[in-house]
Amino acid sequence: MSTKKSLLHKTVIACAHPSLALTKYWGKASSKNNIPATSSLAITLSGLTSTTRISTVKKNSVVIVNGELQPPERYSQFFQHAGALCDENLAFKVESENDFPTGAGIASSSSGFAALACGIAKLADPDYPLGEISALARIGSGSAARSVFGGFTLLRAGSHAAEMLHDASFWPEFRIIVCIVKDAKKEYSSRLGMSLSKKTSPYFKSWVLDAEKTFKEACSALENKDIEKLGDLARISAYRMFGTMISSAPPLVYWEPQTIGLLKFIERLRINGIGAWETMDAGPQVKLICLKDDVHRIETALEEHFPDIQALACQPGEGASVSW
Ligand code: 2P0
Repeated sequence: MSTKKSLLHKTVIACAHPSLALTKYWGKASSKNNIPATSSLAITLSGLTSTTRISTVKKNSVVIVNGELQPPERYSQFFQHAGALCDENLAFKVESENDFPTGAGIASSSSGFAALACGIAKLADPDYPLGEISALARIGSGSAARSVFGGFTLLRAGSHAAEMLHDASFWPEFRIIVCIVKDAKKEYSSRLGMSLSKKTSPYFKSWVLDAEKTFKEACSALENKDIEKLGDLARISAYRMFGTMISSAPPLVYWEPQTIGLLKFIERLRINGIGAWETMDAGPQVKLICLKDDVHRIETALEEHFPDIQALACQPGEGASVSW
């Protein structure tokens, strides 16, 4: 029996978790294949999951996310690479569910494409190397290259694949509290936003230069499990990324009024001696960096001051996985 025949009408279920950047990827060295212009250090978050069922079919790939048919052009380049990996002219039927808001700045494309890449690669070859799965995931979405791995990851500027620095057990007390301000889809996708920033922000070149320094310092703070230093650097990276976004034309303002309220609230927590640092992505949600021992106090304060905000405490999670 040929390999070609054996891969048709196979099904696999893949899971992955979103990758939250502590220092940010914002801008591409090459837009063609999502090669990042900045190095990012990230954590794969437990508790938030994309679950993706992939079946191989003869033709006409389709992707359905949370019951919604996705535009084929968003996936065509990815499927070209994935199809080549399967060594035959296969198409894919993909049904994916996220148990958290989609396209709203919680890195659903990172977990979605990591699950998809892992599922297809493992269908083609159960021993397919993780580094190559990461490179495939990157074709779909830059941050997805990181989500393939668990724990603490990095994706270097100019590189094709992410790496795992430490697995989830390296710092089990590390926490990210995701505060959901608004779960609607954002107006500008990260892809569009990055391209706009590169083309129009007068600060883009400085952002790229500075990001490398912040990234290196953050890696060193992580090695030392220095939460104060790492929290400060994550905060700086997010604000500098936003400087680049806001200075684009048209300006990219992903924030909502409550975003600012939360940022000020976290600043006050810190002034009051609680170890809490803010970070954000391309959306209005605020992510709070802290350690396990402070989670209860922070959640209680959040409930008191922001009763309408849903807060999800996440810890370092596992990389992408498949089941048959
Ligand atoms: C990050 N973000 O490092 C940054 C911070 C958002 C802000 O990676 O165009 O969906 O698919 O490569 O990965 C979100 O952008 O963008 C992202 P593409 P992606 O997590």
